[in-house]
Amino acid sequence: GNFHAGEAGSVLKKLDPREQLCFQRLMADPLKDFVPEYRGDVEKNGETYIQLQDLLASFSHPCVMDVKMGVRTYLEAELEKARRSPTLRKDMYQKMVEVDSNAPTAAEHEQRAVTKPRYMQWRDQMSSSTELGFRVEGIKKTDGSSTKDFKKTKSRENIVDILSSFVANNETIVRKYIKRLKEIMAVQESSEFFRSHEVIGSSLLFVHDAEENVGVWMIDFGKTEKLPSGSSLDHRTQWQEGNREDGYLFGLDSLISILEEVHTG
Ligand code: 4IP
Ligand code: ADP
Ligand code: MN
Repeated sequence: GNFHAGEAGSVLKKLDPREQLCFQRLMADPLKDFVPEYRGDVEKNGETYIQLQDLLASFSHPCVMDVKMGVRTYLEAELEKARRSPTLRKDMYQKMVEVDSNAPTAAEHEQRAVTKPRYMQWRDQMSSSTELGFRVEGIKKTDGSSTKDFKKTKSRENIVDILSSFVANNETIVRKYIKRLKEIMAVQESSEFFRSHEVIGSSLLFVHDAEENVGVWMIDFGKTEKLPSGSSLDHRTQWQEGNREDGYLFGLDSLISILEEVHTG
């Protein structure tokens, strides 16, 4: 994969220039406290990696959840590219058929391939991304077992159940998560970085342990793009092609409100 063990307390992620640029900018932004610390680059076996703070380092046997934020998980640039010169993706057709053999159109079955935005749109609609502005991508429990079986998790009720199970109905942990998410949102709303970037495919990483240590961080800026200077996003306005809105804060609003149901339910 993209990750390697780094020095103690760090992880190495394969360098992507766009993500590297984001981490450089983030280190000078109020969001610094809500992303892993960027500790420069490292060469290893002819590959370059960025060195990031290991967010799990201060936990013992942590439970971890990756929640992908936003109403869409592909860039507008990918949509334009697919229109201009479509690349047919057999691997994505395959992944589609494995979940729902009726999902591809007759033409797509014929060519046994789909374009990337077509696959991504289907994934967003099949899951809670389009309607709720986020989706659960994966959960790792304290015993080390993990699940990524959330491709068809879409309804609010379903997500309440998943989140309840993730926090093992621990009220203290839920309350700490809600508090942390509200802090993140407040800082996002005042961040120059956040205002000036289309944040696509980025996740919130939830981490807690049996001692009720709790943290949430923003990760994965591989598809986070700076807008032309002078443009900005509010991350809540409905997306229409061309406005580049990503629905990140729309999703965070709904995630907090769903966690509040877990808390009282
Ligand atoms: C994956 O689909 C994820 O959306 C990846 O994003 C994405 O990589 C892959 O695109 C796509 O195939 P599934 O999760 O349904 O398997 P992430 O790794 O952030 O979860 P990008 O590069 O778009 O982030 P390809 O083109 O890399 O296959
Ligand atoms: P990719 O771009 O390959 O999707 P991500 O940045 O989304 O990679 O990270 C994938 C997974 O790796 C996350 O879900 C998380 O579990 C783990 N991870 C990422 N960054 C860190 C970090 N700084 N510390 C600890 N774990 C991390
Ligand atoms: Mn990614």
